[in-house]
Amino acid sequence: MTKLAFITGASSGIGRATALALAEAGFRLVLAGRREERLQELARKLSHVPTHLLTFDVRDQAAVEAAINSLPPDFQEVDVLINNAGNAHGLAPIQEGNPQDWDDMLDGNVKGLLYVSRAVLPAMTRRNTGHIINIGSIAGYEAYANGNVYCASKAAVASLTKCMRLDLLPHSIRVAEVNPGAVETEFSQVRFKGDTERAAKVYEGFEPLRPEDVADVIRFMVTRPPHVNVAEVLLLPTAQGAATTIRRT
Ligand code: NDP
Ligand code: 8X3
Repeated sequence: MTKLAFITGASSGIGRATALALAEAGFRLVLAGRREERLQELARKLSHVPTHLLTFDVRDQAAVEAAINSLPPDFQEVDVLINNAGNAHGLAPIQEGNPQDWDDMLDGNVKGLLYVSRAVLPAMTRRNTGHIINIGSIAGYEAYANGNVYCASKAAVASLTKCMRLDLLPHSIRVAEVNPGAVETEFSQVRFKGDTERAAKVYEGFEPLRPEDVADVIRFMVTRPPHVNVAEVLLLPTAQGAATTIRRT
């Protein structure tokens, strides 16, 4: 049977583009997100590919477990897990931060990744094979003003990636991280709570990465032979020198 990839956050942006890229590379897919309509629209586009949809919130451990336990037999043996679901919520100095935003970022970006990994991993450890790609960020490696909890959540993803790689070594499971810079997706719309004007400004005056650029790299990583683990990738738009150093025209 062809390989099976499980992608969280497949309803938008990087996750959606990765679903399309991996379908093209011959993978079967489990696609997860909260917005069922979006997933169904994507599944219609992928009608030639065996695909199973799961709708759940990664912050809800019971829902994560129930969804993953509900997978039909043909979709249980996951070969590749892309832990992509996540977002930034707000951009405010720590002394003015909104604790609900903090919860959303830590629960989604960190604990959600853990819950999904914990539920998917038995199907990998049992078979002593598998590949996990965590979507981190340049924000996990750099601090920028007002980034505080988002940066911390992605620093946690970086640390977890390294630790997971060590823990899963006895099972020959590859664990890797892709760290993008600025990618134009719904990310800034979510960060700025639907303020589309403010979101558009983030990408003004330079050419940001497209979600397809990140998907290309993921496709490369998951199609390497089993003895090769592309463990960390920092992927930037050419106009970006550091998290907040962007050359704009
Ligand atoms: P989008 O907002 O376009 O996509 C985010 C995806 O995550 C959506 O599919 C969303 O699905 C899903 N998601 C968010 N929260 C939850 C949740 N609680 N439960 C389940 N699914 C959730 O943004 P991107 O594609 O840009 O973001 C994807 C990843 O890339 C994130 O981890 C982000 O931090 C990271 N990243 C993004 C960068 C950028 O500049 N865009 C740069 C570096 C990293 P739904 O709403 O349907 O649940
Ligand atoms: C998203 C990129 O620089 O807005 O992770 O934090 S940044």
